[in-house]
Amino acid sequence: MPSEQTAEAEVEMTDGFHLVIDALRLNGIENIYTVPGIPITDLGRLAQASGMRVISFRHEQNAGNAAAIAGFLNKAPGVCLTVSAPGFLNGLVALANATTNCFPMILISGSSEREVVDLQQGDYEEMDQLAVAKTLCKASFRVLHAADIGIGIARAIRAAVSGRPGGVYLDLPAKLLGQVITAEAGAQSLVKVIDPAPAQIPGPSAVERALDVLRGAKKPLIILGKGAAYAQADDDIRALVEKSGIPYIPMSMAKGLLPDLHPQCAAAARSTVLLESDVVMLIGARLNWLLSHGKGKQWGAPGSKKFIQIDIEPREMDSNVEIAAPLVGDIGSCVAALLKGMGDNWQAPPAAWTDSINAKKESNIARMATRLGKNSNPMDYHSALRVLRDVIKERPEAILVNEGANTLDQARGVVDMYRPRKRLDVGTWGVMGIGMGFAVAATVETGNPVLAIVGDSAFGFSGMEIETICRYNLPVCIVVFNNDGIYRGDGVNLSGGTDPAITMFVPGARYDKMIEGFGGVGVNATTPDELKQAVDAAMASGRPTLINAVIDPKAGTESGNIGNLNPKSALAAKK
Ligand code: OXT
Ligand code: ADP
Ligand code: MG
Repeated sequence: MPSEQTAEAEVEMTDGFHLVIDALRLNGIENIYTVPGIPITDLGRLAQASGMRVISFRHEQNAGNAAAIAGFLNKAPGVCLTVSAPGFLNGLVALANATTNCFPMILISGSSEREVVDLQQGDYEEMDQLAVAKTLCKASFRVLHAADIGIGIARAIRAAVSGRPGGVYLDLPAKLLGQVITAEAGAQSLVKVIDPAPAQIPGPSAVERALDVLRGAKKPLIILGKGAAYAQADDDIRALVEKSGIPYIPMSMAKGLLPDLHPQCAAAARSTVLLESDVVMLIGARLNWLLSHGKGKQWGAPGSKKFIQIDIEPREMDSNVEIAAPLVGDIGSCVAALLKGMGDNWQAPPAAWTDSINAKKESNIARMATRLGKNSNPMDYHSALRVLRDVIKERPEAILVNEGANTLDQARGVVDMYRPRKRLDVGTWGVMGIGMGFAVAATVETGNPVLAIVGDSAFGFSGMEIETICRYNLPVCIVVFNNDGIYRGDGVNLSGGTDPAITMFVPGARYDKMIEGFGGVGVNATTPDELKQAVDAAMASGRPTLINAVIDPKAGTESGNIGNLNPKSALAAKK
């Protein structure tokens, strides 16, 4: 008979580290974006040892942004893993941004022990992280017992992806990770989340109401938002647009859901369709600042429009204006129900409406063609973007990451997208710093090459991650639109002193030199031809590349297309 000691030794044990990994993998999560350190270094190591892909960043904000965009691309939570207090706080901007943008993401942070934190006894990196996270994300949980790790991760996953997706915080105190339980109890404690984002079927009367409003329209318009891109109901959305014959505009990250050159795309007549439409159907787009809240001079006289809104979040309805036909449900189910209800004899909108849109489109496209045709020296935004537009046309599978002010607004208009979820940008908050985190995750999650078009200021927020891109040898080509500053490179110090203006950077800086220090390819491009050659070579080789595209410092405008949002100083004007 074996001694008691031998019998105990033979019982297989597991611990908190392994249970976290097992719980994630059981639920199909195979990638972690992290910055290692106390107390989660071994968690990252063991995750890598288990076969997970663990991408180690230089700053948690970028790891967090990577996790967030992984969530958008996969319709499943992306995971960011950080150390306690400062690492956690660094990741929090990305978590809040994910929540604002409705991207499913889980921020897992190691933390100090409850006993010490709650008595504020000054532990290493002490902070009540759960309390801090609570107001900035959709849900937050803490696990104290190893046997609860399975449940904790299941709750985090379900909270992130069900209903309106968003960010979830999961707090794992250091002691938890080292807790040991039997492997059998551990295995039994794991939870596979069944149907994490259940279909939400719209009510039949709501579908009929929406169709009635649509049938009554003389000048209908569809607005596709990033919720529609997220929903992965691409075929049905295209079928709905085409069967209805209704012109549509894509919000920025919905570009490519249908190809931008689709004949019904009215992006080049944006102001006209917003102003003149009589019925607007929003599909996964909120009437927030990006759509002037659905009212004001951009939208015409009050009461001149009826809105139909498809959204999974009931409280989104009437958030800014009355919604005549709220259609609450998941976009896939709502669009399928509309398609069914439309029958076979749907009347296309009156030709007078579509003809007037086409006329406006043609004149705007002709105006843009003139600007694109110029070979300005130094390059302006359009001459550089013409080249990048062609790069994406030739490689529609490439993912475009875009941030900046002018660099963002001009690229959005010039670079046509051809496939869904290929354009990733600053989103609802217009936040700088998403660039390199998004670029890393975009290629890690899809295997596709990335073209990142970033302003020189925007790049600075996450630029150190070019080391990460080189270390993992990722097929990312970064084009820094270098106009020597924020918005423009000719700012003036109003004091007349010698300090540079607050919007200025070192003139003639060479961002391309930075990547060379990490073994990547750096190119300085001063003409469209040089730019095209460098991007083509980068896309063909897949080698990490940074191109410093020299842009005329005088080419941009303050805040790009949203200069109207800057408050003006009445006193400054008087001086
Ligand atoms: O219909 P009309 O006639 O009106 O014409 C429209 C379209 O029909 C037409 N169009 C086309 N014509 C022809 N062909 C085609 N294909 C076509 N497509 C469209 O063009 C016009 C315009 O169309 P558009 O663009 O669709 O319409 P519009 O009116 O612009 O749309 C309105 C919006 C609001 C939907 C749109 O503008 C939008 O999506 N905007 C997003 C803006 C945004 O988010 N900006 C980023 C924030 S700016 C600022 O905050 C910055 N900061 C501060 C900061 C931030 N953000 N974050 C953090 C963490 N810290 C600080 C900073 C620091 S930007 C910034 C850095 C900037 O410097 P950089 O060096 O990085 O960049 P540069 O500016 O390049 O120097
Ligand atoms: P955009 O910035 O492109 O206009 P928003 O982020 O404002 O888009 O809006 C996205 C909307 O999509 C959110 O209100 C969100 O609740 C909704 N949404 C996200 N996923 C789904 C889904 N699967 N089904 C229905 N609505 C969704
Ligand atoms: Mg700039």
